[in-house]
Amino acid sequence: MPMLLRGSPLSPFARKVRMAVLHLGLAEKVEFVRADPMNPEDVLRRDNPLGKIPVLITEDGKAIYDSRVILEYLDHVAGGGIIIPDGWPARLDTLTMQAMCDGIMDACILIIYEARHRPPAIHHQPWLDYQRGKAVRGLKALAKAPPDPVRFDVGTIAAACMLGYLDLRRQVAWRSEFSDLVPWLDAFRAKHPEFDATLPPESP
Ligand SMILES: N[C@@H](CCC(=O)N[C@@H](CS)C(=O)NCC(=O)O)C(=O)O
Repeated sequence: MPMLLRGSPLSPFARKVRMAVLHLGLAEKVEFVRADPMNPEDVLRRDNPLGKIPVLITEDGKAIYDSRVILEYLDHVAGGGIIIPDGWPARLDTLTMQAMCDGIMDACILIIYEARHRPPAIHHQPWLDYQRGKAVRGLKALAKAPPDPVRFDVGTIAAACMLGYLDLRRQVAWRSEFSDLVPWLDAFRAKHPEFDATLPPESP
């Protein structure tokens, strides 16, 4: 039985996993299944009580989440030490980079959810600014000390997915506000075809 990846083509967290699946040579072993967090009938809520994507169903039927746990598991399945370095401090730096870029995505998703789930009359600008502040500070930190774009690890995967998500939803105009990151993404993209192979359908 193949592993099942429950996700959406637009989810930046599911994209992290889809990129890793390609890189680790696991495409034949992982089947992508669309899931809708908003649909109470979707089996997603059975597999992940949080109702979030992505979720991976392993070959023995275990449901695992979130994207960080899934990436660690897939790295292990593929032999280990491939997208998460074994040695310190590289491991620590890579995992921290992933945590920061995931956090930027979390903040940017909350900005989208404010517009999607709350009527305009009760949008709360200070809270939106608070979330945007996280994204802007994170982008600043990334621009100051970007990881090597030649590397393909959970840190660079998360950074690339985060920038791709901002291109899609435009919460922060990173290409003008943090233009030093443009050549970074170009270099990552040129080196790693997994990025273009997983572009969301609505990408500019
Ligand atoms: N920490 C989680 C975040 C996953 C996440 O926020 N996914 C979004 C879609 S991109 C989601 O499922 N949102 C629905 C919800 O928050 O209920 C991960 O790394 O997988």
